[in-house]
Amino acid sequence: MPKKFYVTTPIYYPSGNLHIGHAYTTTLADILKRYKDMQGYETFFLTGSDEHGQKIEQKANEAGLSPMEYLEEKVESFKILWKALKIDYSKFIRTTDSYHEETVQKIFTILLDQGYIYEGNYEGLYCVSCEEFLNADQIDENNMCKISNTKLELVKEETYFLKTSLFQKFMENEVLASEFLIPAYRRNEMLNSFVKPELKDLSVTRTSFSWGIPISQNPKHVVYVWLDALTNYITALGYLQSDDSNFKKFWKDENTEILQLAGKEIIRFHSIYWPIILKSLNLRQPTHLLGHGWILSKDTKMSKSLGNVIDPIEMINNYGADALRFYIGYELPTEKDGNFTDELFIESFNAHLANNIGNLISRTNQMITKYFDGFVDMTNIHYDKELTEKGIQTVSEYIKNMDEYKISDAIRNILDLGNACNKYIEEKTPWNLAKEENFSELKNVIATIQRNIAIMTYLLKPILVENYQDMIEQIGLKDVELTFEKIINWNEISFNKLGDKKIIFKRVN
Ligand code: ME8
Repeated sequence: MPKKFYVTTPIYYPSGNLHIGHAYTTTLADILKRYKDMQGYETFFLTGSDEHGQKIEQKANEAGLSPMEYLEEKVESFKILWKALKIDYSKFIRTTDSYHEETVQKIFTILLDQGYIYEGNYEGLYCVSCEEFLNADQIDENNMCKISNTKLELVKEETYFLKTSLFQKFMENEVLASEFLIPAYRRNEMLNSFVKPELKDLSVTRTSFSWGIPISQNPKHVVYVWLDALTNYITALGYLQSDDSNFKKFWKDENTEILQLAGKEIIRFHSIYWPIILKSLNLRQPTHLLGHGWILSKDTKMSKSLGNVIDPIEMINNYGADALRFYIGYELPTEKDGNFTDELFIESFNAHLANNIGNLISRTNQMITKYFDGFVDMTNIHYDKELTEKGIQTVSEYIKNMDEYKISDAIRNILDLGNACNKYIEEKTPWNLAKEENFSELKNVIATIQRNIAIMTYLLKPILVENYQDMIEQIGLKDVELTFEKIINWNEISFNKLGDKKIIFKRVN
């Protein structure tokens, strides 16, 4: 039985165009999914759109369209972006899909029947942009939402509540005491800010607007957008539906590694309310929730509501999908907030993709062509011991980092190997060996580099998906099926004559 991996991104609101922040989470998920594919896992990668709620209703009204008309165009633009960024998702869920709506109604009924939901009244300050009732420390001194910086609405309405207060101990002693939420420091944040002060029951229906899933028991209520949204992670797999084979395989099976990704502003929903909903439904918890930092633009969160966004399509058109995937994977580690500006992007591209990797491949290829007519015969080679060991060690460090979802560290391992190869070339000066006609040593040097480039290329496969085939052809590995075992077992790969040479990752000025 192959090992299984289920990875999800948040489902994004189509209340505006997606920006680099959304591309960030989705690319991280895509890189991890592709890595697990390379490791022989059976994978399922879910993304989608969160289409109900007051915010969407308002946006559609402003545009003079019905919500569905408004959504069609936006959702199409999501899919266009994911295609351009080479996102290999297995399924795209829309919360307006009928199977989802029907299952959410069933989930509501189960929770009501089991006594986890009760009827009452709610009064509180609501942030439409975050689709969330706020508590005092989420509100600034001007009575605005600290996250979206928008005005709040005083809401007073009939509502159904989920008895989250029943789960205080479950949160303290199980969920937030386990390895579930990463990075670890976020567990204390959740405990201290939301769980320990008092876990208040969560309002899970709204009556003051209608764009949502009506509950069959009382149709003037629509399901609160977060209960609707969070359950997408299981409805998409067929939970409570006639074909639930994916649900059995990718959720129910305790051996499936489930990784959920979310930005830090919604960790609260994913690490508190979502585990409680799952527990109430008697379902297993995800293996991990990776809560990542924000991409900032001039020190504030890049966001649709603030309008300070960078369009990923523009970046892809200018620099290619791989350049953006690389920047996201390497320069924006998940543990902290990061910056995104054109200058930083170009600087990083030139330093790592053009100068380190691109240049290493091109100078090595030139030497292989010039000194060996495009083909280095790898019999009787004395590989450089130190660089060979570094290559093999790079693979194991990379695997360790990727297994811990530390993509940036894993890429750093590859870049370090690239730097070591470039340094080795400077030290060995193959051009002098050629001048001295020391062809056996020249062959040892070039073969050592060529093998290490093969390692680097393979490790870059989940990241540089657009250029991977070209890189493989450039280094003479066309039609060679690579695996992790093969690349560390040096004698198992044989190279062909080099393919057509073209420059990959040309410097940007
Ligand atoms: O919250 N930096 O949707 P959303 C990093 N529909 N990541 C960012 C970001 C930034 N500046 N801006 C957005 C919602 N993101 C709900 C989710 S899930 C059941 C429902 C990413 O359109 C990040 O993943 O506001 C963040 O959590 C998500 O987009 C918010 O997207």
